[in-house]
Amino acid sequence: MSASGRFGIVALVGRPNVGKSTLLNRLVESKVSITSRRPQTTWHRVEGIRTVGDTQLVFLDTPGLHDSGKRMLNRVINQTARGAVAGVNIICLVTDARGWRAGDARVLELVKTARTPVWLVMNKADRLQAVDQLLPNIDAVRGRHQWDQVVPVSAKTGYNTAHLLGLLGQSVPVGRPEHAIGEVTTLSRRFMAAELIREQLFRRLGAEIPYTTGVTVSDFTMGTDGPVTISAEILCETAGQKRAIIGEKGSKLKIIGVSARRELERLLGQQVFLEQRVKVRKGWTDDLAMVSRLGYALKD
Ligand SMILES: Nc1nc2c(ncn2[C@@H]2O[C@H](COP(=O)(O)OP(=O)(O)OP(=O)(O)O)[C@@H](O)[C@H]2O)c(=O)[nH]1
Ligand SMILES: [Mg+2]
Repeated sequence: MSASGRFGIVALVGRPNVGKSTLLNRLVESKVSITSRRPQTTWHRVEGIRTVGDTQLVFLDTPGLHDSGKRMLNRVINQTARGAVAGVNIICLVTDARGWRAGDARVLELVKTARTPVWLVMNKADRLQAVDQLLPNIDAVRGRHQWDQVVPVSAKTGYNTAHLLGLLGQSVPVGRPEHAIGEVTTLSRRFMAAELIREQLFRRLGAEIPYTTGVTVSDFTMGTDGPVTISAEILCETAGQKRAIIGEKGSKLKIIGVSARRELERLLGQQVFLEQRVKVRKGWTDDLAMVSRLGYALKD
């Protein structure tokens, strides 16, 4: 990275499931954003920070932009993604290296009007059947926009991500770091706790349930000697969903809790006591007050 000291904000945008959150975690070398095989895992604007030498980059992970804006929750999530590109130095449009899709074009339409350089980051390069597929695929997307850069990467294997980081570092304005060296996110630990539980809901529940399930942390107490105590409420829409989340004799909720607790202990470097309660709040995803209470802001 540059020797003169640089600072910049980089937004990662794209359609759902292209690997934006996995890429953010790779670029900041920490698990800051939750990921899953399912589309629309990210609901918030998630901030990750990486400092190399005297260059500091702030990455904004955004929810995958999608068309289904029926529920209040979905509308708010989409707005979060669109709002995130305001005031950034570089927009990285993340796509799947295997090919350009209509969903990518829709995201490009939304971001290209901003007077901000747009880079094309072709992720999942490891999924290409052969390396020599990469060049024709890059050629095929060059004409879609006057990209400032086209960079193929694999967030999963780390292929070319150091190169991307270096290019970004050279391209952001000269400036001083705004965050402490070593800080990887501005998100609160309470928020991270709720997110890590939501990640397990996405990873372990089938069908539509994760899309109408929210998590709030009602208590987060750092113990002086003992473990950190965290109480979380899992909100769902119906009694049937509640039964599915709890599982037979509580087996599902137990797996969710054990996995989330392990991740939390890794994050906090401390033992965690996690208490989870599942509540039915019919219509919460359409209730703006409730959606806001879970931390989703209509305006960013
Ligand atoms: N093979 C491969 N898989 C990847 C790569 N990057 C991400 N994935 C996988 O793709 C899936 C989606 O990753 P996410 O990082 O959650 O995708 P996202 O773009 O943040 O998705 P939303 O938050 O839903 O918009 C996960 O199963 C990841 O493990 C990659 O470079 N290679
Ligand atoms: Mg994501």
